[in-house]
Amino acid sequence: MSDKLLLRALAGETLPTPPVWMMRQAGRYLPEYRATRAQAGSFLDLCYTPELAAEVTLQPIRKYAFDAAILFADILLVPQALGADLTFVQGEGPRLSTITSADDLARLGPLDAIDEVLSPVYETVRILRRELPPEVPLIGFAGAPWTVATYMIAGRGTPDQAPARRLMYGDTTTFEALLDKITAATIHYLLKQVEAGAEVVKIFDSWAGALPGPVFEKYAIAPGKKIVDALRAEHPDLPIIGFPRGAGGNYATFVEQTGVQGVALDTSVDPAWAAKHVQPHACVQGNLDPLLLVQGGEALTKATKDVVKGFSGGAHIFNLGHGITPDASPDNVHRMLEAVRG
Ligand code: 1CP
Repeated sequence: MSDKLLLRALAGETLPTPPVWMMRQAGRYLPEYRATRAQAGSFLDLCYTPELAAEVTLQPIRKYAFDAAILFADILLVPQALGADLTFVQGEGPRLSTITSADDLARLGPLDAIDEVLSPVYETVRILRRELPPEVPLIGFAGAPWTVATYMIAGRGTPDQAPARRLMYGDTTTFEALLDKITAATIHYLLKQVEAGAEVVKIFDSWAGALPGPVFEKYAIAPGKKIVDALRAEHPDLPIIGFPRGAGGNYATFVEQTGVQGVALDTSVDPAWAAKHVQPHACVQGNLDPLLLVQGGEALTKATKDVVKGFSGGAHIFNLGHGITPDASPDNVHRMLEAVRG
């Protein structure tokens, strides 16, 4: 049996204390992250400098002894590798060249060129496998095709993903061809991460909840399943975590149809519902409100214990319902861990 608690939970085991990690655990709430980030220069320099990307991945493991590390990178590296211009504007988020027509799509580069951009990420994975404590597995990741497409189409983060939904309705052929291209690149990228040493992969569909109900299956589930099937064909035992954020009642369908071993639940999901309808089919991960790491106090302790209790009847990985925010207190993370681990 593995001594890695996260892998045991993903294999379906109900553990007395759930393994814990946090989305965005390497991030701006940590002073040591801010220091390494300043040393790197830009956010993208940090992503593409393997020694520094590995360092920020390791910082929260040293500080909190989390039960998993997540590769430091970003979901938008795949569009960049496909030829989109990408910059991160301080305080404003990402800016990319937009894709709104078949001509824009045709200007993207070929799939077999993406490793020229992404190879530093594989080097980060190799460094991490050498340097992580033996009991801490490494999670590799990528964005799901729909979520990545929302940024490639709009050229930036949007509150409602309207530009992507408009292309979906207005030029379905180009929209679907873009999803196919991202899907193929993502399969290649994740296989390379696994070959370099990632032991689990997570697929972030952060904007799944913006997909209209009638096309959820087509644009969230089908591409997700395609990725899962391709990874499984090469690595039958690889645990995969899906995160169709905002999927609501579709969480259960997502798990059944994609066949993921783990599913990350967002903050809106009621543990009582998920324990009944999702947890019997997959290990659930989540879902503390990240705002509690800003608020702290008794509310944090109580909510943390409620999440642990709510999922104590099956396989569970404790996590947040979304990423920890820059204004969270590092001490509150200790308080949360105490409430989980006792
Ligand atoms: O200045 C900084 O330091 C930038 C902040 C930051 C960080 C720490 C960004 C910009 N990305 C990251 C790292 C990151 N992104 C990780 C690393 C591992 C970890 O979790 O610690 C991961 C897994 C991601 C994934 C990611 N990037 C997602 C999916 C998860 C989610 O949060 O929903 C998304 C949507 C992105 C895009 C992105 N990257 C960064 C920003 C500010 C955004 C959001 C843009 C927007 O929609 O406005």
